[in-house]
Amino acid sequence: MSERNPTRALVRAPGRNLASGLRSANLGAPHYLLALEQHAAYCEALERCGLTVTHLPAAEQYPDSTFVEDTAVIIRPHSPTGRHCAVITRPGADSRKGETASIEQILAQTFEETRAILAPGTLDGGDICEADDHFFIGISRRTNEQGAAQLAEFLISFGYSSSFVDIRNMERILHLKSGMAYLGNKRLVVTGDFAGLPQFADYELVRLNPGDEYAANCVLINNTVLITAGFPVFESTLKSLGYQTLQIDMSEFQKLDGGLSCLSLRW
Ligand code: CIR
Repeated sequence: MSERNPTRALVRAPGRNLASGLRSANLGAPHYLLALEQHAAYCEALERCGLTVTHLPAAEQYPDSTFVEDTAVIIRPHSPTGRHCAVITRPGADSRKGETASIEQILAQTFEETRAILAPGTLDGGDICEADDHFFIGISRRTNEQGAAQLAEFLISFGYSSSFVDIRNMERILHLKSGMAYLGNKRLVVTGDFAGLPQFADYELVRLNPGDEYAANCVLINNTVLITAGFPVFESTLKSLGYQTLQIDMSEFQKLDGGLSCLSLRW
């Protein structure tokens, strides 16, 4: 069984050109200074959950680079004697492909092993949902079948299983984790798009109400769930299930289709 409680996180501050990031949401342009404040509150929440946070400076040439989760997938040791591995991704959006170079440098110094997704494969970390010994891999408009297959091979070699979830015709969802999250103990949070999928048949599903879909992207850290502010029904559901919650205002990142998980790599 892998160690599930993370101790560290890597984040990258938003850049001044954040408003030039990719966006399909019809919510207007993000406000840089407010995004900075929200990012700082997010980092503080990670620290309150017990994580040591490494801060990278903004990468001004890459407006989406604050969504650092998309640039790597961390494979945690499967056994006490196992080793961490960082898989450097190959993001599906051309404007984001260059984001990985600096991440690769940092992670190569941090992890015992690294791997990389190679062309013609593409893969965004937001499409990868770790659920204990199993990983769900979304095949999306960003992650293609070759990228998914490459990651599945790496996972097998580290002792993990995986299954693919095709979200290409779910128009409201950018990444797999835009619509689901793992809460431990074989429990998933899902939007209606995912309820009924055979891949999730062995899991307890916490379903979000229509209109609350954005809240699906939440992050469990050491029994606290980081959730987006503004979803009281979901928050009380989580509390009734025994979790502590921490709310973060995500308005400026939501304008760029980003959620809570995308703002950090955690291990
Ligand atoms: C993009 O479209 O790539 C960014 N604007 C948002 C990425 C969000 N990342 C994520 O959900 N993992």
